Amino acid sequence: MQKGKNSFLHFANKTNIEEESNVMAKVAVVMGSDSDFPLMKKALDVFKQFGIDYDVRVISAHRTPDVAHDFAKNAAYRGYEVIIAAAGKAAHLAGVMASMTPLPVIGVPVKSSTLDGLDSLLSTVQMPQGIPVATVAIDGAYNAALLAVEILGVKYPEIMGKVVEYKKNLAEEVIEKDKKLQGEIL
Ligand code: RP5
Repeated sequence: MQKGKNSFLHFANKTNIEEESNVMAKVAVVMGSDSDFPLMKKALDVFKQFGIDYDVRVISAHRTPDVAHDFAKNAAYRGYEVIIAAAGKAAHLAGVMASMTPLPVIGVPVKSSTLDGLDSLLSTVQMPQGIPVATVAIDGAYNAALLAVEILGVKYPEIMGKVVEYKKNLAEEVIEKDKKLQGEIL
């Protein structure tokens, strides 16, 4: 066991930790259904762009509650540093994850229902005091990943450097678009 990890011992299930002790990924991306995967690919593309290892799992707070509990309890021991949880409809996955881990949890409300994702948004964002979920926009998989990258950047200077570069490029793109527009309206 690594020094400094004792403080969240009470979250852990020892058997599962030993089975999965080789995991190196910094980020876990969990989603309630494989039907969420086409959306969540956008998050994986961001991690690829920034060179960050990730694991991806389909875990349902409602259909596989035991798996969800085990995963959340052991996530910190497995070496994850941030969790992204995406779910639609009565979307409890991010909240369940957040209730059982000391790690930051980013919630992605998926637009998968007849209510245009408003149900997912409210289920994800309206957490009670003490159990925060950093909730992005409906279908905001891209921003969820970017936020995860920024969180990792606090610890890893090379990642923060990439975020700074990313934002610089973003600003340059907007300045270019403005220049182009000015040329078109003359
Ligand atoms: C949620 O229900 C999932 O996250 C998904 O967004 C939604 C629909 O799931 P499926 O019926 O497509 O498996 O739990």
